[in-house]
Amino acid sequence: MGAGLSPSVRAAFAAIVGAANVLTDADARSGYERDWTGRFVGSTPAVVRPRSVDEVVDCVRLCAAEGLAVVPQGGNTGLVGGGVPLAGEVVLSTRRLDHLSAIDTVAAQVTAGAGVTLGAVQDAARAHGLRYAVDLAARHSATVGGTVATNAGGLHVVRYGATRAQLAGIEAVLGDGSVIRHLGGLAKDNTGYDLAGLLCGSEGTLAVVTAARLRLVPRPAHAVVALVGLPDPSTAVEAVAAWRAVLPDLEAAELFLAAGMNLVCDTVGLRPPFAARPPVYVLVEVAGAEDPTDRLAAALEGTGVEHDAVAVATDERRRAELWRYREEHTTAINTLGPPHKLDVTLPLGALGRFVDEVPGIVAAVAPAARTWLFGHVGDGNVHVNVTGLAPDDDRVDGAVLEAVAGRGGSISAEHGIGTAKRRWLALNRSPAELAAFAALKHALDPAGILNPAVLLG
Ligand code: 2HG
Ligand code: ZN
Repeated sequence: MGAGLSPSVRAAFAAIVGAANVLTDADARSGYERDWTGRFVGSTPAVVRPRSVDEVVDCVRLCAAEGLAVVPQGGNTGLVGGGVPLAGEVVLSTRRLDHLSAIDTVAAQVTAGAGVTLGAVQDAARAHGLRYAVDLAARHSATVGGTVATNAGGLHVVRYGATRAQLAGIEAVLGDGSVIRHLGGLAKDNTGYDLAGLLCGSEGTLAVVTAARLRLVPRPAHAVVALVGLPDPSTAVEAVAAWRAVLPDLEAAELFLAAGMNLVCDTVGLRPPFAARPPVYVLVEVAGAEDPTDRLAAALEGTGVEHDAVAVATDERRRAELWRYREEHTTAINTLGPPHKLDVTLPLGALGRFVDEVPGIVAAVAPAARTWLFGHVGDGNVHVNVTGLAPDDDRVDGAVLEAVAGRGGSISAEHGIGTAKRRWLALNRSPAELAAFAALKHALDPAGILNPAVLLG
């Protein structure tokens, strides 16, 4: 219990955050020590739970003085082993930094503490006819801090971009305990380095994000979702490109395959949407101030979609039902044991072929493993999930990531590098880029205490 933390350090943490917020009992720590897939399990001497930026500063300074490594953790919904203490780090939980400002309806912005969930931001924005453009299945657990630290993508990148595009300012504590606070939210602010943009996606290696100024977008009055069956992945990529060209308000374009549909239906107890069982499904959402249903129907017609393989939903309940076929993939796959999750982007022109080829790439290394493919087809982003592998057997990971890089893709589209993909970072980043990364790390975290096992390792 609390191994590695001396009584005096424990007392010093307690003096900062209160004894009740220094968790050292095994039961209290366990939820912070494993990721939710169960693939990444570590241990920590203590979880500390600061309530204010000043408390974060004092915790970081104490860790720097004591030479203690720190893993910042938000909602612990990450998928690359970047937010759990795999090397015995102290866990700094940001969940109690949960202050949400009043919505600034003139600027369409809000300032959110790192521990505010995406769902809470949405609820607050909804009351003012606004919406936060980053949305994802883990919305009620994932936090602003974690999603900023990882530059999370989610379901609407095709229209609004990822988290970095929503950031109008940031507050963060650097590795030496100094505070960067730039939360004014000016639409134009061209005064040098974009620190918010830099810290967004830095995965807790440069700073602990404590708050963010977020842009909000108008909540559309109308939305329509269509689930479409298609014959193969390349047809799906081409169809989405055609729809995008005529539907500037395309909000989401998601792809999954028959095997995933069947697994979701069996696991969650849903009825398949069509009598026919098409090999590929694409879910599209279009939303705007005017009802887009007719425009979406015309776009589908224009690409020759079969009428018996399309389901359209305009009311909220039915839209949510169609989304469940896609959003339940992660939960359904998790019932098969800890998956390996390879979140990759391909150039759109190479995506269809990659989806066809990747099961063979996996089978060549691990014939008994199963490959599950789904993702954000509008972004070229496919989530390659592989089940039936030991958690630490990363031969398949290597084979798939090398294939991705060889086709001009990225080994991380939206989940980050974490610890899981660290050894393959050089597939995407040149020696000069990695040297710049190391220089930034040294400058902002001179003692090297912030998430030292992540990204650069
Ligand atoms: C999603 O798109 C998430 O649902 C999770 O990014 C992906 O479970 C995954 O691999
Ligand atoms: Zn995703």
